[in-house]
Amino acid sequence: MRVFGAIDLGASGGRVIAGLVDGGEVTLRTVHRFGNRVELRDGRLRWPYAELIAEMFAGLRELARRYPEVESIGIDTWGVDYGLLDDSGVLLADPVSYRDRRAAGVVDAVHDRVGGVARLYDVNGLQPMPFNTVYQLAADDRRNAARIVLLPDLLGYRLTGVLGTELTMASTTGLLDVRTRDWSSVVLEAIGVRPEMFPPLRQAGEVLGCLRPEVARATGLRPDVVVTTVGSHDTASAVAGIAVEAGPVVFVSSGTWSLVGLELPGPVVTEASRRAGVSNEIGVDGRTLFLRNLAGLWLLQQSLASWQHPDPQALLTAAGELPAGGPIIDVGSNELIPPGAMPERIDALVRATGRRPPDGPAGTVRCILDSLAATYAATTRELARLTGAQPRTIHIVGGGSRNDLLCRLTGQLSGLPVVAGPVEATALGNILVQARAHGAGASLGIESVHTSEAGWG
Ligand code: LFR
Repeated sequence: MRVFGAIDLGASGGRVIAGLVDGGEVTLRTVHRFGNRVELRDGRLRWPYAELIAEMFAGLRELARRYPEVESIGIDTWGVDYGLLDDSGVLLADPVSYRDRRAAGVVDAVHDRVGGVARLYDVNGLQPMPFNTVYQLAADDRRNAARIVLLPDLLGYRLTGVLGTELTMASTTGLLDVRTRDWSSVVLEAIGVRPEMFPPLRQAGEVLGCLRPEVARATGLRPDVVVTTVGSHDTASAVAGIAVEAGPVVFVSSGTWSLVGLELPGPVVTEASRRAGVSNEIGVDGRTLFLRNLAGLWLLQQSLASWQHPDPQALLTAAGELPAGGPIIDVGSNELIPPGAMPERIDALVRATGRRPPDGPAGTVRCILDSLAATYAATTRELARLTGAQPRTIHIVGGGSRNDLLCRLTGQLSGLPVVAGPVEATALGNILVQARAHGAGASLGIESVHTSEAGWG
């Protein structure tokens, strides 16, 4: 048996997971879990970087204690965010979160400089989410910055001292040319960024480097443990963790966000795909992830935080008992991106559709789940229309796959069978890429697991 470690950092929580690989069988054991949230500091919503590093080290210490034979570590995080390093490699400030509004104000100016939103889509193939790195960089003060390092690469640098830019993560920036898969000079020039500011591009499956001696000492990991580059965008790892099935499968990576898409051999960049808001991101092994980025469990998490509800499970049960046909909202709405006052924003979006807002927390929960399921079903139809594929299954992974009501509603509204799980598809994809890179016999894709456990994800 061989052991690989996954650091999977999500917007609402992180995990350090051991992957025990025995031929074709992979067992995941979570050794450390921690919360994550944005904090308002210096007038910006930032990630608590020092705490995240401390938690990553705590997780690695536990990994070393339980599995001293671990040989490699892989890191994945959410997309788009980055840190700036000065010319001696020091991080200039805690990374700003994509939930900060700083970039929204420059979106139009960036489009103008590139020659319009349609031109930008033709170059980068991405849905213009207002927080894509291209806009964040345009809004950022980069005066003392020598390097732009994407978040998973920043953590890899902390562990190894080696800088890189992993390709799947780079594909979320809006700065890559969707056809050449290299930095787009058109986009970089428009925002005044030199391509050398990005460390060299790397593919999932390359060894980044050995642990810094100081890191090996602090964690108890063997000094010859390496960091292996994985699909460091969490969505890419999640898709790599989905079982290979017959026929086209729509994947839904349902966590803080909902990424609803198809894996394709190459990009689809048309006026129709642009109007439908579909992105062409890069997956592991250079596959195209043709997907829409929509809100996910964030809507529930923020609503629960605002109610401080004592019994979320009871709320979920009550939501399940409400009749079908209630109001739904557009979960792709930019209004839902910032934190705070979620039920009120949902009410406003419902009112804008001409319907009565949901009645109380159970009604709001039902509205969220109906809206997510309706969007998963509608996006599935849209993806079929845009590509000519005829999806036979919807495969939901991530926290949302534990939510029975969400999976059931998605099946009802799409008319397709729904396969649910694994919850930890991202960590699984992370581990599988490492195992394959190190010749441990695992291939991508495992048997899917159905879990009927209800929950919030
Ligand atoms: C999902 C995800 C999405 C990305 C969003 C923000 O966790 O990585 O793919 O658009 O987070 O980075």
